[in-house]
Amino acid sequence: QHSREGKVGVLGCPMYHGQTKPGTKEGPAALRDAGLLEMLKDQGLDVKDFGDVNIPCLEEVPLSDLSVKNPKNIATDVHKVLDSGRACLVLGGDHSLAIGSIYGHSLAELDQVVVWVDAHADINTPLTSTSGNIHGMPLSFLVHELQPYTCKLPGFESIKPCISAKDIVYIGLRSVDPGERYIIEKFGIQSFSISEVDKLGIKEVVEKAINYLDPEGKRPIHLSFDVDALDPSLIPCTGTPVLGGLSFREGNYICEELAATGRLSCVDIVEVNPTLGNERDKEITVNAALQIITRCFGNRRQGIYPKDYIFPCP
Ligand code: 4U7
Ligand code: MN
Ligand code: MN
Ligand code: MN
Repeated sequence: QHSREGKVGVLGCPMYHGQTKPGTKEGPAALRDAGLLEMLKDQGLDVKDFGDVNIPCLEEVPLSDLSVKNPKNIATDVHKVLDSGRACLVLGGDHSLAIGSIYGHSLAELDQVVVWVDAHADINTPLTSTSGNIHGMPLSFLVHELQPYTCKLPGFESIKPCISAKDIVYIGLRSVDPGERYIIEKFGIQSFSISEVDKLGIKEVVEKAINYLDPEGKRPIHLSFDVDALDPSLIPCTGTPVLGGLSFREGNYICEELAATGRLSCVDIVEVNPTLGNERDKEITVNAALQIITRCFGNRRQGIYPKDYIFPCP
């Protein structure tokens, strides 16, 4: 397995069909316009922008085709970025994109584990969902054990379940539907809800999460980071905010520690919706998301210097 350390491929994924607010498609542009690529380069990374995944517009294709193309296109592009030897940063877009990004990750690497940082569990099946929104269901299409309990959606034929219930850890949950809680308990999915963060502290939660997923420290990590995991005061521009979220410091800590494993191969940053709220809200949201992203790729709050740093002498 090649080391992806220091090399990042950025993939925009302006996905918005997983929920009802079209503004999530502006997420990738808002992050790029605020200087994302420069920030990553400034921290000494080798950065390549792979552009945006082709997400067909509702106007251009019949609805029945949309579900077919989106997860497949995303998976293909994520696979391509990973095969180029880089870690993949996927900019959302709504969280339904994780169907494609996690499946794409599985095409490039065996044995990934998934850290799902979110206020929500996103594991409704089409049968347990009360909203019908696919951004609340992505994990249900990916987890092997759930397949006998769910139905195939037309157009998802190209997506195959590729992770086990034991290979997922949640951090930050605080809005979990009854069907989702049932699934978490039935299949024994490891969950550190916001109550466990309160009880144990973020240090112990992250340590336990990493040791649980991969005690030998060998497996590639997929971080699916929904910005609504953070407190809404930090992320005003997101579609389904829930009070009482992770602090900015807790969010930074999670990402610093995952990056420090050297095995973070794919990161989704999802549910930024810059069209919600005012200009100030947008600035707050984008700045918080940008800083979280830099932590995922090795920027530590203690300070860092690039490998080729030249220490000035008189
Ligand atoms: B997100 C919800 F019912 N569970 O299924 C649902 F509360 O990607 C919310 O985490 C899903 O933002 C939120 O619609 C999806 C609801
Ligand atoms: Mn390959
Ligand atoms: Mn969420
Ligand atoms: Mn989510």
